[in-house]
Amino acid sequence: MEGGGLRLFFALPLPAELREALDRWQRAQPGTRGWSRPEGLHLTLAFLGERPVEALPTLLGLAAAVADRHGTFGLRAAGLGGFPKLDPVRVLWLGLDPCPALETLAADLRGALTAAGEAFDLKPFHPHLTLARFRRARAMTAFAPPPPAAFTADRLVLFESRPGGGYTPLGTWNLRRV
Ligand code: 2AM
Repeated sequence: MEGGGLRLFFALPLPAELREALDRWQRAQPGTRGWSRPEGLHLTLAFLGERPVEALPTLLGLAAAVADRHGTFGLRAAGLGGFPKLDPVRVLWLGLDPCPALETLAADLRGALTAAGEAFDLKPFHPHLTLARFRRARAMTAFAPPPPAAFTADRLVLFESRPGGGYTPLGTWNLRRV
């Protein structure tokens, strides 16, 4: 890809206290492989995949405009879920209680990407926090209930997913204080 490609996605980052609580919970569960790095836990709004660096100015501009149209809102974690099915589970995630403000933000962002001609994964928005990606599916009974978690979504972030693992924020935009 000319100028080098970047693997990109837009997400809401999690506050440090919640990442730490989930880290403690992860460490108390059986098995050491496959768990998400606690510092990288996030809620994906739109996954763009590989994009040329030349796309960045457009993406940074549209994200600033989207963030400016939305206020902060509260989110509450619901129970554990799984992809591609619940039990045995391969991708283990924490679901979220339904939140109209979250749906509206994701729809606005995806609409802005479409309007700008920027491609993204068109799978329907299914808000979740991925806690683990296991090589071999595991029984749900292995896991204790996760900690109760409520937090405020206050920032939109464009992340680069690095080839060696880990995520780098390339842009951060505060949602309006309400
Ligand atoms: P996941 O947590 O369900 O795997 C970075 O990969 C982020 O983008 C993850 O949160 C991941 O969701 C999400 N994502 C959405 N669609 C994706 C896709 N087609 N490929 C990789 N990641 C995707």
